[in-house]
Amino acid sequence: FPDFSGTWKMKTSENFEELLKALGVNVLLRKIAITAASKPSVEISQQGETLSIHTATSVRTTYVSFTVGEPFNETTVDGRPCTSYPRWETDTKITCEQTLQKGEGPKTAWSREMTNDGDLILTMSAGDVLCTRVYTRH
Ligand code: TDA
Repeated sequence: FPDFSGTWKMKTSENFEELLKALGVNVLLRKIAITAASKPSVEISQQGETLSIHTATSVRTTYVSFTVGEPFNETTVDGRPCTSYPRWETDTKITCEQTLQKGEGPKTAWSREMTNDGDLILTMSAGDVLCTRVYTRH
């Protein structure tokens, strides 16, 4: 497996605001979220197919731990509880589709992929809106 372990800093982010819009987040919360999400501190530890991901920002810190192939509970970017189904889309890419535990909303998913030069690409989608964030090791 690729090794996602490490401490990561964000290099680029595209379409994060569009993603929040697609999720129905209002403009005030979007502004707060964009500022917070511009400097995330991401720490991943991995053993085999089990990943633990700690993502810290000034307004929210999340921790998820999952094994590829096994469903787990987390929250969508806008904070709604969901069940997630992580799977290998390629040798180097985990794709995870999410199902809301209650209520309605656009279809959401994320992916995490290791590039050849050791960067980490995170995508998050809501409906047909795709946000892409590239991280490099600290
Ligand atoms: O891993 O780079 C990542 C994603 C970080 C997302 C940070 C989210 C910040 C807070 C969002 C608040 C949304 C308001 C409803």
